[in-house]
Amino acid sequence: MSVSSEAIPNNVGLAQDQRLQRALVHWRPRFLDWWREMGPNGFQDHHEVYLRTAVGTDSEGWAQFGYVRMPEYRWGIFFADPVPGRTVGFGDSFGQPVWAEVPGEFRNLLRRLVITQGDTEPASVEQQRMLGRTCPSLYDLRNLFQVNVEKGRHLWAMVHLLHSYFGRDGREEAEAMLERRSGHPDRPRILGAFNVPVVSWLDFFMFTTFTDRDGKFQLLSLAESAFEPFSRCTQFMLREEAHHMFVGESGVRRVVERTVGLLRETEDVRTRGGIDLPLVQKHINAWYSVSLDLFGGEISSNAATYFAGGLKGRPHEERFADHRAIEGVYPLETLQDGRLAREEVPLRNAMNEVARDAYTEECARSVERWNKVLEDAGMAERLHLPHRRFHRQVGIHAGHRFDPQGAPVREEEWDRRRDEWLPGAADHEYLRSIMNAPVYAPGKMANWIAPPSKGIDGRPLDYEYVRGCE
Ligand code: BYC
Ligand code: FE
Ligand code: FE
Repeated sequence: MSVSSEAIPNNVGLAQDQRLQRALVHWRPRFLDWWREMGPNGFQDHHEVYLRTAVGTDSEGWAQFGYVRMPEYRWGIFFADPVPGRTVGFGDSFGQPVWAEVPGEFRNLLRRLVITQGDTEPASVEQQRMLGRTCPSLYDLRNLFQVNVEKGRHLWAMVHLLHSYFGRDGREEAEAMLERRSGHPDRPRILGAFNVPVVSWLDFFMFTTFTDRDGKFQLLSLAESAFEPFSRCTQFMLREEAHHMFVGESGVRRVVERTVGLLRETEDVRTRGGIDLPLVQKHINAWYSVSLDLFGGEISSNAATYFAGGLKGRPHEERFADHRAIEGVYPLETLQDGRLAREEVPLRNAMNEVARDAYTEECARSVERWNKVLEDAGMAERLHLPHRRFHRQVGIHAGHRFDPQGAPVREEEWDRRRDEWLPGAADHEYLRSIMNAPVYAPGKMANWIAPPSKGIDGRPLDYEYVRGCE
């Protein structure tokens, strides 16, 4: 048995690589079993989805559109083009040649980074697997599936690294990627946000806005890696991320647009089956905070080790002046004896926080664009990012209670006001009640969301983006 380059589009020389072929002959059927079991529920064999597939890395090859049954999707393996003469961009080996193979001393650390990155991809597919059953339109259904198949491809990308550069334990880790399960009590996914249930489409749009954006910033950091295959692989993955965040940001914007429309008719949009702004705000609070946790602790010796070793840099490392970062400090606001105080952290230990800063800035721009809808409608209400300290489970603020403005609050106030700040059982119940059936008629939208401004790949809005729904 063999695996063909026709079935697996690639630019990594798969046809000539016997070792990789042998590994994939074994892994691919297991991946497909996982996809059938844990991928989009109810949308496996009977539906044809208008999807983009990457079959090459040039402008023509990386986005080919056509109808596909998802289990027949051609998950490919791609490296971005090499940068000739590229040298290590940061850390102790700054300026030295990059590595084509894994250096022995960094093997465990690099494997861990690849595994952690890889694990998030199938996790998100698992989290989103029931959403097709309540889609607000065929357009949204197709976008959900586009995101899902690309997460599948991102898993392939990390598995390719494990198979090609990490020997037998790499192969074992590639199997383990298909065995952990999002939210499972005994074998959960590795990082917090990837075990949080994605219950509604509002969760999905927040997830793709905030959690996929963590993906973008982590991939930017990994694309700086001195381990050249990791760098080129993550660089190509970054191309796909823009669409995921588009799905999220435009999804929330359309929700806000619809809500603004309903607010012209009634003060209480829930009486008309709409999503009120406080409910949107609570979802921002929940998904932004859990996504902030994905950057790790504010003070992290792991981050310092990754940076020193040249394994993981800062997003857009080239924008910084000092690439060794031995001397600098990062001024951090910490809680000491119940009071906020300033602490100077050696810069290398604060790299997670540096990345979180860049992330926060970009998130704020998404919220500004949502607020533009409110402003244009002449409304006074605004949406906000909660304070970075709010609702954190990782790092120095974990275990302390803060309100969305970042002020410390007592446990009893937290308990009393929690449902004002975060979605609660009643909110989920309400969302379930308005998202109780799929909308399959081409061009039609669920009542709680406005139509998008245009279709996909130049197609009209009422195009049948998913065939076979009834
Ligand atoms: N949940 O030194 P610390 C994406 C652990 S998303 C649970 O503070 P470090 C995508 C940590 O492992 C991008 N555990 O943090 C998006 C460590 O454990 P040990 C995914 C956590 O290591 C949407 C301990 O706490 N890619 O692609 O500097 C859909 C202390 O850690 C968490 C990556 O994450 C957490 N949130 O940074 C699909 C890139 N945070 O050592 C896909 C690779 C920390 O005590 N990963 N811990 O056992 C990394 O670079 C780092 O592992 C992290 C953590 C940035 C995640
Ligand atoms: Fe991804
Ligand atoms: Fe993504």
